[in-house]
Amino acid sequence: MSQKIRIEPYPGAAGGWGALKSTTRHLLNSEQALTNLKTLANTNQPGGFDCPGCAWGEGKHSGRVSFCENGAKAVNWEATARRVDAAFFAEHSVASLYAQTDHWLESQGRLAEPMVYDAASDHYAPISWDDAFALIACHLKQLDSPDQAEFYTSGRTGNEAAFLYQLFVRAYGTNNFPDCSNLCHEASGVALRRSVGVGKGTVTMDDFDQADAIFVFGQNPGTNHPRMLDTLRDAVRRGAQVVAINPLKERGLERFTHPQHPLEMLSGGATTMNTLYMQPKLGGDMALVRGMVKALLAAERHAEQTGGEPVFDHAFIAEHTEGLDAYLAVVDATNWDDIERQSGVTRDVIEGVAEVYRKSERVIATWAMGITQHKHSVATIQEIANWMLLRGNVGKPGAGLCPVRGHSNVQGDRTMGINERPGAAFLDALGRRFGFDVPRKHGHAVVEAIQAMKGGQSRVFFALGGNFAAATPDTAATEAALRNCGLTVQVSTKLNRSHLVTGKAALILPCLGRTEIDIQAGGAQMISVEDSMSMVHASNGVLEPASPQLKSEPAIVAGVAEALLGKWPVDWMSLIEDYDRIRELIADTVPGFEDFNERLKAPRGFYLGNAARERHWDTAGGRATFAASPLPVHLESHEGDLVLQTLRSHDQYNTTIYGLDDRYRGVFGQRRVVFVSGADLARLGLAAGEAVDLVAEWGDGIERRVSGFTLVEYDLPPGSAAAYYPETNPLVALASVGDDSRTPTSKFIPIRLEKLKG
Ligand SMILES: Nc1nc2c(c(=O)[nH]1)N[C@H]1C(S)=C(S)[C@@H](COP(=O)(O)OP(=O)(O)OC[C@H]3O[C@@H](n4cnc5c(=O)[nH]c(N)nc54)[C@H](O)[C@@H]3O)O[C@H]1N2
Ligand SMILES: Nc1nc2c(c(=O)[nH]1)N[C@H]1C(S)=C(S)[C@@H](COP(=O)(O)OP(=O)(O)OC[C@H]3O[C@@H](n4cnc5c(=O)[nH]c(N)nc54)[C@H](O)[C@@H]3O)O[C@H]1N2
Ligand SMILES: [Mo]
Repeated sequence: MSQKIRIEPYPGAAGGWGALKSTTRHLLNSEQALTNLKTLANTNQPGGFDCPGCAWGEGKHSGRVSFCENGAKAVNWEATARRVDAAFFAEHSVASLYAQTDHWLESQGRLAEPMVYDAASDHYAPISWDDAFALIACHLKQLDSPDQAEFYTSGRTGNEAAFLYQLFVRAYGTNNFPDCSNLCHEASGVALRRSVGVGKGTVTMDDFDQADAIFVFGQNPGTNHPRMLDTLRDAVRRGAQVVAINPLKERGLERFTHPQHPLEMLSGGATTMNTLYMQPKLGGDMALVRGMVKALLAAERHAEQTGGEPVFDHAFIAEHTEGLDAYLAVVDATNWDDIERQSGVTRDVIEGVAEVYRKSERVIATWAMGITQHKHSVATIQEIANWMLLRGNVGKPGAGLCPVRGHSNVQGDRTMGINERPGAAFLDALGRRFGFDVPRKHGHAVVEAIQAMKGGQSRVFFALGGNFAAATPDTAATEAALRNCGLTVQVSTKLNRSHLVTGKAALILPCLGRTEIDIQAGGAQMISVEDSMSMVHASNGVLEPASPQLKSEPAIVAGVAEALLGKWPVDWMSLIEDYDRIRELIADTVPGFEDFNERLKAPRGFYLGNAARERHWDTAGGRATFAASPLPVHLESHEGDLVLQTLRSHDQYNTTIYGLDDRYRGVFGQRRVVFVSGADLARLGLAAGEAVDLVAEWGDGIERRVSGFTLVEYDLPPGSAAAYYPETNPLVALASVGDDSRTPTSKFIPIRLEKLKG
C-alpha cells in the first residue's frame, strides 16, 4: 500500500462540488479528456450510447445532461488511451501480473488483441481470431457432453449478443448459463414471480412522480445509482416521503445536492432527503416489515371494531389475491419480542413508520443488494410484496415494486434467454423457430458451475464479460475450479484477475465497449438494452475503437458458433453483417419484441409492459399471492463476534477499482478497512486505527481469512460490520447461499476479528 490511509468524515452532502471535482479528475486520468468530454455529452441521449454504469431508468430529460459522477467514471474507464497489447504481455508473466492488485490490473488500459496462454513460458502470446475460434471449437467438441462446459455472462452484454449467445449454447446442447444475476438480483426474480407472477419491477419512471412515499431498502443510490437521487429529490420537493432502511448511515440517502445545480451548491443548501432513516440489523428487514404489517393489522382490527376507515384495500384483496388468511395467521403468530430482537428496531419506531405507510395512498418499494444477498432474501422480498399487496400498492399509478438492477443490461440478458432454468414457452419458441431439439435439463447457476469445475465434471469455462474469479465467493475454491479446466476463455475489455487464473489453456478475446463505433459489412451497428423499468432502447457507440483488432461481442459469439456448428441452425456470419437480422430473430421468439426494429427507432425506445402492473397475475393460482413464511432462524444462531456485509466503495464498479477513496464514508487512500460500531470496538477491546484480520466463522472446518484491515468506527448497529468487496470474497463460503435463490450470502458473513500481533 503506497498511499497512506486517511479517515475524515464527509462534511458535505452527496453530489455537489466533490462530485464535480472527482468527475474532472477521472476525465484527466483517462489521458484523452477532450474526446471523453464529448463522449459524456452522448451518454443516455437519443443517438448516443446507454451509460455502462447502472440500470436506473431515464428521466424526463428536460435538456439536462444525463450522466452522473459514477457514470462519468465508467465512461472514462472504458475510453482510456492506455493499451494492453502483445508487448505488454511479453514483458509481464502471468505470475507477476497475478501478484498485482485489481486496481493496478485494470489501470493498465484496454485489451488490444486476442491472446493465448503459453503454459511453458507463463506468458500470453498473440493468436489470430480464426485460430482462437478453432481452439474453442476443438475443446468443446472433445467433451463427453455439452453439459461439461459453462457459459458465463456479465450484465453489460447487449440484447443482440445475449440472444445469439444463448442460441449458440443451446444449439450446442446445454443450459449451463451461470450469470451475474445469480450473484445479484436472482432472489428478486424468484420472489416476484411467486408473489405477482413477473420476475421484474412493476413501476415506470412516471410512477415516481406520483408516489406519496418511497421506501428504499438495502441500497446505496448515492454511489451505485446516482441518477436515482434526482428522482428521489424531485419526489421530496413535491412533498413525498422517502424512508431509507439501511443498517449503515449512507450519505447519499441522508441529504444531497446535485452537481448540475450550481445555485444550490453555492448557497450550500442541501435537500433533506428523507424524513426517516431506519437502521435495522443485517438481515433484519423481514422482521421489520413483519412488524409494520402487525401494526397495520392492529389498526385494521381497530377500524373494524369502531367502524373507522379500513386500513387494508379489501376490494383489491378480494378481487386479486389469495392466501391472506394463512398469512395473517403467521403474522399473529410472530411476537414483538422476536421482531424487535431480529430487526434491532424498537416497536414504537416500527409502529411509527407503519403509520407513514398507512397514510400514503401510493407507495413504491425499491431495493437492491442489502435485501438480495441473504439466506432468506426470497422470503424477505415476498414479505415486502405482502405488505404492499395489503393496501393494493401493486398495479396502480404511483405505486409498485422496484428491484433496482445492477449492470446496465442484466435485466435484458435474462429477457433474451440467459437463464439456467428457462421457461418451457421460451424453449418451445426457440425450437420451433430454429428447428432443433432444445435442451430441457436445467443448467448450472454460478455456485453450481464452480462446484462442477472444482469436481472436474465441467472442463471448459467461457465468459462473455465480467470478472468471474474476483466476483464470486470463496476465492480459493473458485480459483481452484478455474485452474482445473482444460480451457478458460474471457471476452473482455480490460485486464482483470480472471485472465490470470487460467485453465490448462486460456484465451483473452478483446471486444468493443459500449462507447465505441461498431462497423460491420452493413455499416455502423447499434445494439439495444433494457433498464430496470423494462424500457428497451438503442445504444450507438461514438468513439473510434481502442484497437483495429477488436471485435464486437455479437461477432465473437458468431465466430465461435460458426467454428463449432458451421452454418447451423442459422448462418451466423450473415447475422453479423446487419444486427437488424438478429433483432428479427428476437422478434420471432421473445414475447414483447414484435416489430422490434421498427419500435427501436423511437428516440427513447419502447416499454416492454408488465402483466402485474396491469393486475394480470401469472402465478400458479392466477392471483397475487400472500406468502406465509416464519421469520428466519439463522440470524441469531451463528458463532461470529460480528456479522460482516461486503459492499461497494464510491470508487469502484464491482470488481473494477477506479481509486482508493470512499468519499461519502470518509475513507481515503485505502480499501482494506472494516467498519465497526463504537459499541463493538469497546466490547471487543479494540480501537479505531488498529489493524486486524477478518476470519470467517462458518463452522465447516475451513479457515477463511483476509489480513491487514484497518478498523474504522462507523454508525451502524452493534453486531454488524462492513468491508469492501471483492477483497472480502475469500470469506464467503461457497455453500452459504440463499434459499431458492442460490445467491452467495455476501451481506451476512459471521466473522471474528483477530488483532495483528507485534
Ligand atoms: N458506481 C457504481 N455503480 C454500480 C455498481 C458499482 O459497483 N459501482 N454496481 C452495480 C451493480 S452490479 C449492482 S447490483 C448495484 C448495487 O447497488 P447496491 O445494492 O446499492 O450496492 P452495495 O454496495 O452492495 O450496497 C448495499 C447497501 O445495502 C445496505 N445493506 C447491507 N445489508 C443490509 C441489510 O441486511 N438490510 C438493509 N436494509 N440494508 C443492507 C448496505 O449498507 C449498502 O448501503 O449497483 C450497480 N451500480
Ligand atoms: N462479496 C460480494 N461479491 C459480489 C457482490 C457483493 O456485493 N459482495 N456483488 C455481486 C454482484 S451484484 C455482481 S453483478 C457481480 C459482478 O460480477 P461481474 O459482472 O462478473 O464483474 P464486473 O466486475 O462487473 O466485471 C468487470 C469486467 O468486465 C469486463 N467488461 C467491462 N465492460 C465490458 C463489455 O462491454 N464487454 C465485455 N465483454 N466485458 C466488459 C472488463 O474486462 C472488467 O474487468 O459481483 C457479485 N459479487
Ligand atoms: Mo449486480
